[in-house]
Amino acid sequence: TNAKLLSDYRSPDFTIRSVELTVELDPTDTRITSVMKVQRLNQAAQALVLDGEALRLEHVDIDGVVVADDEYSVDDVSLTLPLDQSEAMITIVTRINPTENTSLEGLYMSDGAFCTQCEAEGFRKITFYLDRPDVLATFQTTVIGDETKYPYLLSNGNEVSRSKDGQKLSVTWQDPHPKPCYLFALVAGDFDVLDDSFTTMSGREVALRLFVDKGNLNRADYAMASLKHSMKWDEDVYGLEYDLDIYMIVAVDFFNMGAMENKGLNVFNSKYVLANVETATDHDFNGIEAVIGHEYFHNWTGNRVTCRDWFQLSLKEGLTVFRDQSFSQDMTQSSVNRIDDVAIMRSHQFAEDSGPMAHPIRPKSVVEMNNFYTVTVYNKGAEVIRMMHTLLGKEGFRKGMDLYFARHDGKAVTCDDFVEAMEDANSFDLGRFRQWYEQAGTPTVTATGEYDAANRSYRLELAQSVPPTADEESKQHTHIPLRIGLYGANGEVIDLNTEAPLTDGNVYSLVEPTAELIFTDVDAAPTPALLLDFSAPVKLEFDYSDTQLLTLFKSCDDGFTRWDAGQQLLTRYVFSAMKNSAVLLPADVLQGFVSVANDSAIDAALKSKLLSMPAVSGLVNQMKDVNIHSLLDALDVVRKQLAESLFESVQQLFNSSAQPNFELTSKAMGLRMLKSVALDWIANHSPSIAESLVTTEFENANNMTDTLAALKVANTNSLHCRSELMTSFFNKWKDDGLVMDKWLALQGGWDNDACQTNLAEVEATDVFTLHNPNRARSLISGFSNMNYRRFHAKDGSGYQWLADKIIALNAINPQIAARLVNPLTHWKKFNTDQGELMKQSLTSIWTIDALSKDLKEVIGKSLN
Ligand code: BAL
Ligand code: ZN
Repeated sequence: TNAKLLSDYRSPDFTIRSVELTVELDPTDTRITSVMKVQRLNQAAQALVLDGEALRLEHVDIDGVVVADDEYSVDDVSLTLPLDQSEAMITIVTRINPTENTSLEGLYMSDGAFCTQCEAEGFRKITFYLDRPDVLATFQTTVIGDETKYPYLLSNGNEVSRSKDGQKLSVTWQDPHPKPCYLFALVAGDFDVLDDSFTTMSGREVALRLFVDKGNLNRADYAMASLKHSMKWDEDVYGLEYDLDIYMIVAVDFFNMGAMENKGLNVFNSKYVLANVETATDHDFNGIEAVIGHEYFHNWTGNRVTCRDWFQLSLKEGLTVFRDQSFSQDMTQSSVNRIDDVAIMRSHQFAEDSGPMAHPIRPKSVVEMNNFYTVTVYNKGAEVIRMMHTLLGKEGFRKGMDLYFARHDGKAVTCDDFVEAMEDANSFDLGRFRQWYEQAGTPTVTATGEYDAANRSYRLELAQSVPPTADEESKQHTHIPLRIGLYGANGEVIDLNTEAPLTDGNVYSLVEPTAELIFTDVDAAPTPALLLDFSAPVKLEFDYSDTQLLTLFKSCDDGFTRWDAGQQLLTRYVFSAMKNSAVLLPADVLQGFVSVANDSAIDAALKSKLLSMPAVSGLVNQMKDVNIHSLLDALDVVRKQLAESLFESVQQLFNSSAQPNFELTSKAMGLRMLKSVALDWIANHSPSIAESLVTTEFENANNMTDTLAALKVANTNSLHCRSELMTSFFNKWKDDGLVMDKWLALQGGWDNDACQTNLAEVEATDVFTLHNPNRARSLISGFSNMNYRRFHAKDGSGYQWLADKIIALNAINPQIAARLVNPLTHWKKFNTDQGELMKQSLTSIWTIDALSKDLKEVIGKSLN
């Protein structure tokens, strides 16, 4: 194959010190003039090989001397120029067609506006360049366009001049910070603008400008507030200040990712900017805060210090996700953030780690870089950073960050450079810890405990192992921080007396394959918790009794551990119900859930998590040869029994969670979440009571969170009112794409015999289009990731529906196609009947003409 290998990395033969771009905008024929100051780094290099794709080359000269056709060579991916100087000014003129560009990579049109997406390798679709992150240049960009259509002409850095020639507006921007071209951005269009400012810790005033589609100013405030919170937080927590005079964010409707951290000019998927209480849910608001924070934090972790090569992507992404998670946690002060982070790991990352695309957080081999913006690189990457934070402590971690910036500001570096800064700043050995970067796979920690009453001591035996993964058979042991607690029968904390070295009071470093810990002065057999706050992204195996799990569930002082204990209890009985559908949940387990529901000391947000059923995806990850229908049936069995026991309590919770006035605080959000969870339980036990509650909720809601919660309950439980409410929602919001995404996701997720007919009807509406990634993702992923029964229909119709969408998307937007095909690629997880059908549908994609490189890599690995 044409895979690139990390081990093949070579520093570049030439670099580019500065570039002056002139972009003459035209929707179908944009002309780009690039003047680059090129400098030789390798004396032996004969030619300059520039990356370029789908470009029409109009002109090239070196130091003013035109290079004739027969002196250079161009192919599908590059331009090769003869060059023997040690320094040269090279001018290249290319033409491109942004309207034809449906891949949304490079320069393209989004609803009449020009915009760019250059990470990872999109700049080569704009002009010939050294498109690699270790080539850092200063950029000056002149944008020229028709002022009547594009009054705002934007690029990175500060505006330095503007002029007008008839209708032609010309604006020049200068970015003083050398950057790789993946951070280049250009936007041109007509927008409404929200202006604000931020005074930095050293007293500089920074202009903040948020550009949104005309008419959307009433949805911009939350994003702006989040930006200011982010700027302040990075100063407070890391001492990091913003470094330009202006920070711009543009919201666009057509965007493959969530957002992009281009220097000084972030481009955002409008989903992560536009929100008010009528159109956005609490979940949306939290997403906006997180993504605004994430992109802002990249200014230091990503932009000022960037990646040497794309294998190092987690250098900036893992670290920046960790930073945005810490930010969100600090903003909300709630333990449920951590539970949500863990749920993503267990549902999605563990699946990736045990599936065909398994890769280390620093991959070793890549065909299409866009396929590696993964939950492994991002979220497991963040867990790896978090473990260093756990091992070094808050202050130690900060010292490491300070040293990292002192050493590497303005440079393109590696993950090893980051780990080394952490080590050196703390004189802490992270040698074994580096395995986290080297190998894929979710480690398992197996633990057994034995209480010695005579000696009042408790012995813990620990063993770690990493299973083989699709990319690599043999594995090394690693360095696993276990945050340990011992609890008495009523959940009281037992002091840890042990000779074993603990840091931060209760963190044990498991650095060997096995270990033994002895705790003394323990009065009675304790309940251990070995992964408090999910201190490592591992699977923990400990043979808990129901009683022990109930102790942790009812009273552990760690929110994650409480939730985890409840999930383990339910999981246990779901698996039993798979073997015997007549299984009954024991009275003490049911009573445990009732007592949690009734416990007024538990805050609403946490309670809503504690009262949630385990996610199907997480259960699948704990199984082999999955019989999905039997699993879903078993979940229903357990859910029914729990719904019956909880019925009275959840009715009370539903009533007590109602709020007279709308507030956007985390407390109010928690209450809304609890109310919706309670409503779902009510509907499960008594659809007839739920009918009127849901309808009333829907009709009286004064915010989208409550509206959608009601609609979701109607949809999940196929209540009679469902159809009418869905229609009413459609009629109200059909012209609002972002709101319709919620409707599309529910339509995809509707578990009903009419599912396929319904999908066809939804696809035929004006709101659905495969050209808009948000629309496509909502319906397609709503179906294939949420609607287990229908996606896994026994006749294979669900699989083939997805395959047909992927085939259509392949020709439009390969990057999105390769993401959405994911559910099919896990066919080996499922039992033969279903697995073979999945494989057939996957094969139907594999055999089409002109299959993109993106899909070839993903499907190729799966069929292998
Ligand atoms: N760098 C790509 C989008 C993000 O992670 O912020
Ligand atoms: Zn990022």
